[in-house]
Amino acid sequence: MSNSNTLADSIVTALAGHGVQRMFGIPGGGSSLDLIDAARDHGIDFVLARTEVAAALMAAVTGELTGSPGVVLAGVGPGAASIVNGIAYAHLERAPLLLFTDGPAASLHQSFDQNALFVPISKYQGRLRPGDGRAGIEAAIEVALAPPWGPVHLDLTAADASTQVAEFDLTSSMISSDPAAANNVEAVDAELARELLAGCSRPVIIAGLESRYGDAPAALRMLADALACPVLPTYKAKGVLPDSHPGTIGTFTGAVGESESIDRADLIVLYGLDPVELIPQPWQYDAPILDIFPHSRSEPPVPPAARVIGPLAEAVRRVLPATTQSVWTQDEIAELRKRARALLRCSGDGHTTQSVVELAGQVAPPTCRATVDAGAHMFSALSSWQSETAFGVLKSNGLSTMGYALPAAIASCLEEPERTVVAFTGDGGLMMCLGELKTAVEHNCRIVIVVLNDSALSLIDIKQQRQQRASVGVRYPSTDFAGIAQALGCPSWQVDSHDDLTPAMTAAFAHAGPALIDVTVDSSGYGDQLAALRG
Ligand SMILES: Cc1ncc(C[n+]2csc(CCOP(=O)(O)OP(=O)(O)O)c2C)c(N)n1
Repeated sequence: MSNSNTLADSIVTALAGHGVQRMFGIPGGGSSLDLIDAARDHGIDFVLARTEVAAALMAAVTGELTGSPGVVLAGVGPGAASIVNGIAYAHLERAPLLLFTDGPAASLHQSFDQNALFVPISKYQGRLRPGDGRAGIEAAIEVALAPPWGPVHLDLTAADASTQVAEFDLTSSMISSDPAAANNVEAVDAELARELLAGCSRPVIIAGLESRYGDAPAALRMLADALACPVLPTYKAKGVLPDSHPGTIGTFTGAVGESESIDRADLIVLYGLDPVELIPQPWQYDAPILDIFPHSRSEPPVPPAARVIGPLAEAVRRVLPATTQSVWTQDEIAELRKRARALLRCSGDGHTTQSVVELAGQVAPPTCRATVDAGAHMFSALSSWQSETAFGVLKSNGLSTMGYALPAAIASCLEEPERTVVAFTGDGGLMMCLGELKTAVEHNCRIVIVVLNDSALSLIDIKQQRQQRASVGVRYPSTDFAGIAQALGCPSWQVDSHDDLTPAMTAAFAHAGPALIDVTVDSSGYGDQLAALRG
């Protein structure tokens, strides 16, 4: 480790103190090179991505998985401009992230107000200077990790990065990585909450993204078992109560698909549900709401009857009544679960997304994590994949960006190299991050990439059809993804509609590195499925 004490060293020392193990990005010729050098001296890896967006997605997912800030570097001008979608992801999915951009530029060439670019999609924008030293970077980290987590943008010039700064204190003050652990339970509504829980007869729990951390999943199970009621996790929270748990009915999105069980409820318990997770439409339920949430900086979707703010597990312990009046029966819950699944069934000729994902679930190792892209395939993929733990599935929900599944899978593999990941993606989504196949090959990530190929932007195709417009701009000639993968050094299989998929799936999961299956799927059932879900 070098004894030099530049601003770049100071930054990297602070990052290491907060548990950062790798940074992502595409460097420009400025301060990113100083940060990469300093990082190497401090044992922090630099992962070169092929696009800035993918780099930011990888960093943000790393932040979500570890609770340490994700770190991404980008060059001045076009580098900063290109990264916007990944920063928007961190903003709308509550991922802690630090973005360092080269600059600001001293000349007009490549130059614009980079801080201003990130105003709507980050919690803080500024420029780090030598005078800020260690305190400046610690403050930025604190902002990213303050609830709700999110991105911070810092401009850094090469001249500033390489300037010597005052000696810093190496004993880092670790900030808690559990967003829920930051505050104590506010007792204001706890008594009322206990009364609501004790007095209701048909409670329903909706669990959101904040329920993924620490002991919140275990406390959810305790609450669900005590109330013996249906539980609906959001997409981000899928697995917080295992999908195999008899109380788990299906996914909550805020649309009509899940309304049957919630319509019957006389109390709706929101457990770590962040409004950013809901599709924007008016709240459609009359039952009173008990909102249990780790901090007071996000408002529930409608005014609650009672609100308990604080670490979720602690809040559950405070409000759990000694006895409840719940009248739900196991049979009734099982019937609701069956009907919710039937609604999501997607028929077709040959392979469908549902049949492909079900087969992957049978062949994959039990600890396999799934990542899912945005598109029509997403509904079947999420409903057909069983998740038994928090973060068992990674998905972009608040932003719902395409080009996500592969970068998210790479981030997962770098963090947990022994854990296989299956990345379910549409052809359109994979096109947006194709170069990252090479990143996966370079790092020998254990990812099975399953391309649900229908040669169309099907989700948009469906919407176009529902608006009775002509079919223009949503379909394209088929792409040989298997051929592209081979050229990038990734073993691959092309499976047509009526070919047997099992041999390819088995071989792909047996491969100790990235492998791609390009399977032609029948997308004709997507339209009815979407209508059933969203009305
Ligand atoms: C980066 C980005 N661009 C555009 C969209 C809007 N969008 C949502 S789904 C979709 C089509 C997805 O097509 P594909 O990946 O092939 O999946 P499919 O719908 O066919 O299953 C589009 C264009 C988006 N969510 N993200």
